[in-house]
Amino acid sequence: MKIRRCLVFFSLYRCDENPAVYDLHLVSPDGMTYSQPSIVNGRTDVVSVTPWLAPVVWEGTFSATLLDGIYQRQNISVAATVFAVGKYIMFLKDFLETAEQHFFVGFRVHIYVFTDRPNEVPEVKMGAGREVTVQSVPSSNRWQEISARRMELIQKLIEERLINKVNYIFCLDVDSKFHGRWGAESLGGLVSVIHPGYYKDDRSKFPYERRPTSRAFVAPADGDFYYCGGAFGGLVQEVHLLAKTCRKNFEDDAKDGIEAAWQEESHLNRYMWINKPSKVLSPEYLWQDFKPKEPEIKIIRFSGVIKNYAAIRPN
Ligand code: UD2
Repeated sequence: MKIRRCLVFFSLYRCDENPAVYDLHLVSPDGMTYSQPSIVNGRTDVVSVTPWLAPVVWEGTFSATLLDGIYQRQNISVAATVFAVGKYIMFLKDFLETAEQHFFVGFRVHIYVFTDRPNEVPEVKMGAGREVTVQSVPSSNRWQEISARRMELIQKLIEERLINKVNYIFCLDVDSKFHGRWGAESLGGLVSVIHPGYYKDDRSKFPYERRPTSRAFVAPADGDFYYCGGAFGGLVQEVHLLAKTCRKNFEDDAKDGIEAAWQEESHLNRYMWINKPSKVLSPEYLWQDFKPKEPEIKIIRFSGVIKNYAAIRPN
């Protein structure tokens, strides 16, 4: 009895000191009812665990009620970053309005909007416990730089405002809309989303950076999945390390006169090959509107809108 009390005290103490422990200690709220889980019946059309035993989240593999109960009890806070530089500001209204309907509903959410057009940020009514902060950033005449500089700005945001204050963060593309629940099932230490464009391809076909001179290099026989640059997240400490590493590698490459094939997405893929994500989100979590729905996609939760690159990018 004595030992047990001591363990409980230890875990609570650690939770207060280090939010990273929250992810490991899942307490079910009293009186929670949900369908009995089965270990012999479930999705058979998709793989729901990686070779390093991280869950791959698909509709039908989790109980939303149970997960909401567990994480609401922890009173977690979730930050999200979204960049709307130049003409991409046009996507922000739909992004924010649909986030209100589907993104961590019932949780404390703080969305950080980075833009060079703060006066054009739309007014969107936010629910209780949810807020938006607008941060000004310089514009650029190269879209590649806007996309890649996100890692630096995410690193700084975490260092200056989030570390030890917020539990989780997700970094999302603005030219997208939420269509279905994106909630506590997506929480994890390091979280990555499988890109909808390549998930049935052989790894040798993935658009990784293939030049060995780049710090984003992945050899043709290497790589697990091709992950999206447009959505990733996890505990703020983990995302801080990811952003800091990808930023440094991107900048060191630039000093050597090399830019990875898909900018920060290439560096993210290299990072995830070495540092395995502890939770992988299926392409339900970032689909593309121009792609017909595949049979294994039971729900599209978040999807990139169709856009005319020539009309909206600065170069
Ligand atoms: C892919 C990735 C994107 C990024 C890029 C490589 C997905 C769905 N998208 O999309 O995340 O890794 O390849 O660089 O995985 N932005 C602006 N203003 C601009 C240009 C970009 O604000 O003028 C921001 C905006 O938040 C946008 C993001 O950067 O959502 C990515 O740019 P993109 O959507 O043009 O990149 P794309 O479609 O090639």
